[in-house]
Amino acid sequence: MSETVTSLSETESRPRLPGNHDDQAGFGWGRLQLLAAIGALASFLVPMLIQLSFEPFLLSMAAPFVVGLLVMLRWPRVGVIWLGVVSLAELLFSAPFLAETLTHPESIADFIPLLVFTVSTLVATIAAIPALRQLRAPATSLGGARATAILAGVVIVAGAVVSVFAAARIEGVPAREGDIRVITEDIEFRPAAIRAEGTTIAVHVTNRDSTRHTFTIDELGVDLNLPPNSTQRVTFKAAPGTYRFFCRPHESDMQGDLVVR
Ligand SMILES: [Cu+2]
Repeated sequence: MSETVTSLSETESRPRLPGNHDDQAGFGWGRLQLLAAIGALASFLVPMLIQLSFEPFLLSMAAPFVVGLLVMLRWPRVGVIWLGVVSLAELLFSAPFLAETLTHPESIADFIPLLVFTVSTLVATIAAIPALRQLRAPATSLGGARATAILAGVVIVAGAVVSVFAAARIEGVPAREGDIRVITEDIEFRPAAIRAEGTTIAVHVTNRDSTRHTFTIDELGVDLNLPPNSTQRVTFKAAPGTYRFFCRPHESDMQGDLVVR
């Protein structure tokens, strides 16, 4: 009898950090959520550190994860809920952009961070409820955390391999005489105003960015994919008039006018 009492009090005196509550495999949902939150944070910070360019928008996306990890140290329950809610909110908010980027693995610098972000926020969302249950009752055996971690790791590694092969297969298209030349650099079209004569128009675009762009004209059904550091070409027919062209992933920053005479 006395042994039972001793072991119960030992259980209760354990520090209530989520990472300390393990399932039968020795790896708990709290620890998984912690790892996933660090993964989401890294998906913002690592590319910014590599390029030494700190986008205020990306920093504002990263900040809630830092807050969540700090809260976790003092109030584990609040931290778990915070990270779950923030992960779900950012995942839903980013969904249109994710769909656009995750279908283009050839753009490594976009694809790999976005894949890590998607998998991490998904896992941090899913892990929230079992992590809370394990916090409330540390002895609760909730399997699946380890399997989820392995699955997430496999998806990220497989995605990275696909991305590297897709990038190696990017082929440039040379310009021809009479093409309208456009450059995309630093998330801008240069020039942003182009003119064309005649009904059949050929545009040659040189993408000097390490990010993917598109040359898109909705009214004309033009949607040219511009993988990083590549040259591409598109031909289309247009009646005289003014058409707006833009880049789908960066529509607010990358727009221009095509005037056809
Ligand atoms: Cu773009």
